[in-house]
Amino acid sequence: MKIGITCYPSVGGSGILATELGKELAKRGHEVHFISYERPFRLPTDTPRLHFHPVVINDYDLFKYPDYTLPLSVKMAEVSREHRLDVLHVHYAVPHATAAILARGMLPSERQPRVVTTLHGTDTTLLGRDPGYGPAIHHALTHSDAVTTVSEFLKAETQKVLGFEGHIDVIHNFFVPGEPKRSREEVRRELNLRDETVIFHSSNLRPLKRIDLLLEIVARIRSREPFKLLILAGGNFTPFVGQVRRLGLESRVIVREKVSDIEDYLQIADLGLFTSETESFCLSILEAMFFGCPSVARCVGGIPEVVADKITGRLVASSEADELARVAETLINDSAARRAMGEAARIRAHELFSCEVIVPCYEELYRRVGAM
Ligand code: GMT
Repeated sequence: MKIGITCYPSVGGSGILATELGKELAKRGHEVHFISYERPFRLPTDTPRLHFHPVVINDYDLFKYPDYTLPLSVKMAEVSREHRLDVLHVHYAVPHATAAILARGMLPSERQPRVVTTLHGTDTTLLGRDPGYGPAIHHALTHSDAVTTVSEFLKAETQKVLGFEGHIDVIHNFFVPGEPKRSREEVRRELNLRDETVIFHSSNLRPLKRIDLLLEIVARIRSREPFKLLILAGGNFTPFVGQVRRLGLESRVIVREKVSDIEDYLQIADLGLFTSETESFCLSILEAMFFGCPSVARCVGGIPEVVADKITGRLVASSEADELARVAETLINDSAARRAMGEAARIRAHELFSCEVIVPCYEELYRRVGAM
């Protein structure tokens, strides 16, 4: 098939997922065309059947705010027409789904691709509640040929928040673990680690990730074993430096910003710690699972669909730092329990969230909408 994919190209779960999906589809013989304002950062340049079409945005003085939706829709229509796309698959509804619906309307009916919209999280839970966006999102979903969410939780939220009554397919996220570029020893040396257990956190550091709570928890952990917190930051860590100092965590916290070879660090992660207010899925937990790393996380959103409590990690209902610290502490002190959970996490990741399991669900969906 010929598939157009639009996503946010920068560091962020929805863009990462869309990029991996495009790569896997190309490997399976499909022709894939990415359409976005920048090349997605994990998209290779030299892969057969994988193409990138940049959207050029002119900054006109007459506009107070530059517009992206219209140039995106024009590019989507152009790529659809020239490459005879069967499907336009958009990741994150705003503004991608609206642009896809517009693009489809610009084409004669025999050239119109099917539109598949995948909701990832805040496109429903945050923007869906905003009266300035909600009706436009609802309109785009209603006019999509298929709508998917990355968890059952997000499906229920989409029905509740947007009042969307159409069919929704739940297709969970997947991850394809790459080979680390360096050995464990080299990475531990880079981080100046001796025998410390590595608590791992990776996120874009936005307020809902609750980095303040993460640091508070780490300050309260009283473990027998030495440990460090490694943060892979997809955003600027500077606003948290003051809190690190106040809590006396300067020697405890290691930060690496905008890391592309995440596998190097995932392979040394012993225990994930995730403090988000909400997550439709939490791809970072899944990435850690593939490397045998169990996680302690708040029991929110779609996280219980990813983490099996007491089997592949621990889910904590409370948002109290003391409570979360106590649970993390237990696992830092008990390396045998941690390793057993890590192994169970690795198996669960492969069984439920591998590309072999998930990518065929999208291919099946494309075939279904193609036959409509
Ligand atoms: O919705 C967002 O906040 C952005 C989005 C992203 O692009 O990072 O994150 C969402 O999509 C990820 C991939 O499906 C999920 O793993 C995240 O849980 C989800 N974020 C939230 O629900 C807050």
